[in-house]
Amino acid sequence: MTLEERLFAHVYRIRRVEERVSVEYPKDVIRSPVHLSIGQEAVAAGVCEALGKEDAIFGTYRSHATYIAKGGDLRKMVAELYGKDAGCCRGKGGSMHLIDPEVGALGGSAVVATTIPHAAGWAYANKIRGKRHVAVAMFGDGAVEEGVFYETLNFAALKKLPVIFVLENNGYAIHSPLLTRQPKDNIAERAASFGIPAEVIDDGDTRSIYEATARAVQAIREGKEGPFFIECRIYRWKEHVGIGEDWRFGYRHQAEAQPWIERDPLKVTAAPLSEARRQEIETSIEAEIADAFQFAESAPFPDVSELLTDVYA
Ligand SMILES: Cc1ncc(C[n+]2csc(CCOP(=O)(O)OP(=O)(O)O)c2C)c(N)n1
Ligand SMILES: [Mg+2]
Repeated sequence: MTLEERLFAHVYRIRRVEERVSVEYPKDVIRSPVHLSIGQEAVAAGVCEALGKEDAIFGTYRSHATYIAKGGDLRKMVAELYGKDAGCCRGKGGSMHLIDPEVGALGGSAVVATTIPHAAGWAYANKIRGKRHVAVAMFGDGAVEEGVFYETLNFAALKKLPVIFVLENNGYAIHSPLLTRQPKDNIAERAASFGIPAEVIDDGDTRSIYEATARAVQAIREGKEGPFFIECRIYRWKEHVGIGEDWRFGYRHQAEAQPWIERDPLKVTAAPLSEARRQEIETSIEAEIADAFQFAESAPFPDVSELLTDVYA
């Protein structure tokens, strides 16, 4: 596949998996809350396309997209959502704890900002071991209100860690707009104040996000060490958690979504492809998704005797 085809395939796969999640969710077969990335796919798609299998990405609770774009096993992901034994956490993690170490999808966490130090720690280990692998921390604009964000930036800059901090700035933490929580909308400037090269991609363009990440990855591979900071402005189309829309709550207005819907990452990444190639890719992804959901539906639940294994009590 060409780069254009791969970027489209990432976005299409994420969108269609989450649309299928939205169809199944009301049937109560999915055993955990779901935080969808519909409309925000460009970030995971662009970032993961620039990474190799040995590179690691740490996501949030909103990271179906990260797991999928990093090449996580789709059957294990859907089985995890269904609480099944074949799930990537044997059914005990659910939507917010997707992990596939074989492809460097090193996990999500429901606790806001925790994956920022996790990624830096992984980068520190790589540096000590002399490995030129890249660690990526994904986080939202709400996560930068946690002290650990600043502590980690400080440490990563001081130790020149091979980590890329990727901010998915969708302008909201649950129902609170950014400027009701922070005095200035200048997160990338704050990262730059630590001497970290920081750039902002403000139009949600998958290709631009890919290129910015690829430049940082190349610099790390060449031994011009990190960290790097990439802010991706993006918009969440659905409610914070769940499958519905939330315009009725009045904390944001549908008109605000319009420019983002016009530059829908699915439409933008499909544009350079021929109709025939686009259809081929779509057909093959549809088959993968149908297979994964069928696998999850028919897979067994963990045995009751396993209730307390692999969990802390
Ligand atoms: C440490 C911590 N504090 C609060 C919460 C509750 N909480 C869950 S999601 C969220 C908002 C986070 O917003 P943001 O980081 O912008 O991510 P987004 O949901 O927009 O992707 C909060 C405060 C939490 N999960 N963990
Ligand atoms: Mg946010």
